Amino acid sequence: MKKIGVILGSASDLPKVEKAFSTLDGLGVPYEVHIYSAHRTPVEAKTFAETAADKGFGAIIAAAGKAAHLAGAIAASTVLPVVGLPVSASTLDGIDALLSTVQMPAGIPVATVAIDGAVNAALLCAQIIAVSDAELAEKLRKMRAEATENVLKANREVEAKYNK
Ligand code: RP5
Repeated sequence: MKKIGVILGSASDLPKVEKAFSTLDGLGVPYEVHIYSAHRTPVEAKTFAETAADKGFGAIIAAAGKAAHLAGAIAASTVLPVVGLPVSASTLDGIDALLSTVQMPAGIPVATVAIDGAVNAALLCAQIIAVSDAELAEKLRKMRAEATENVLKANREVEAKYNK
């Protein structure tokens, strides 16, 4: 199975990204985590992106806060799908990172998820891999069915309690 690369702009982003790891673990999707900053270690970030396809990665999550140019910088050096994860790391509560990540000019796409949307970043990468992995696609369908059942169960409990 292809791996997911999870690139963080800083170690300080870790707490906001950890749910991506548990989500990928739950699906049995392999991943690697690296800290490569677009502005502090631009050479390492570019080298990772340039070599990622040959190293067996199928999609990349790029998580960064503030003036978050990491996802765009990674996407510039690979044609692998890049999912931008804007991190709330500033007095602007992540709006800065959201706009920096989502507003890519035409030509270099970044699929941006919600501020601190680590779970969806992981799920989207898993869905990308699942296009050519039927077993993983089935796991994703099962996960959604469980989520549906959880909501229906909560609904039954609320209805029983309040609808006299
Ligand atoms: C961004 O700046 C990082 O992704 C992080 O969200 C933010 C702050 O980084 P530190 O100063 O905590 O390393 O590059």
